[in-house]
Amino acid sequence: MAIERTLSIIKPDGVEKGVIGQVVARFEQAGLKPVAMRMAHLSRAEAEGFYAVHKARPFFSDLVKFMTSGPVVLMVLEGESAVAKNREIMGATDPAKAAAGTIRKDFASNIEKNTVHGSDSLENAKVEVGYFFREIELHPYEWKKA
Ligand code: IDP
Ligand code: MG
Repeated sequence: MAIERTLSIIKPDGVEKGVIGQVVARFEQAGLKPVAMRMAHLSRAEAEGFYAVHKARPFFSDLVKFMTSGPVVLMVLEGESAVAKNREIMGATDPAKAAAGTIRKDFASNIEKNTVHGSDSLENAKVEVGYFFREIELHPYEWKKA
């Protein structure tokens, strides 16, 4: 086990449903510490670049349209096994298949509008964090939780 960093995005549907706070609370409660956070309204080029690995998939243009439809929250989460832990808290891509108590089960509308993004490997996490954040925009700190 090791301390890792992973990229999390609260997608436009999550922002519009008013669950930013609830999503962040779940991460904090699970030991995933936000060390960078900002809102953005992605341009088409930014969304296409971020999802470049999915360029050949049939849902790519709809995905880009959705991800640029409204503001998102970009976050870097830090913690023990952060990449896998975040994926566990998020739940399966399709909310209908997501486990009880996961973010996608509780908040997502469908397989596209599924509330959150999370890096799927440590290697991709490094690329995705670097896509949106510079090193000086990451702010590590110690928790002194009550
Ligand atoms: P993930 O977000 O769980 O890692 P990926 O397969 O990487 O899932 O897909 C990226 C995003 O593309 C999904 O989160 C979802 O928004 C969208 N997506 C994935 N599969 C489909 C699909 O079959 N139809 C429509 N959108 C999809
Ligand atoms: Mg993915």
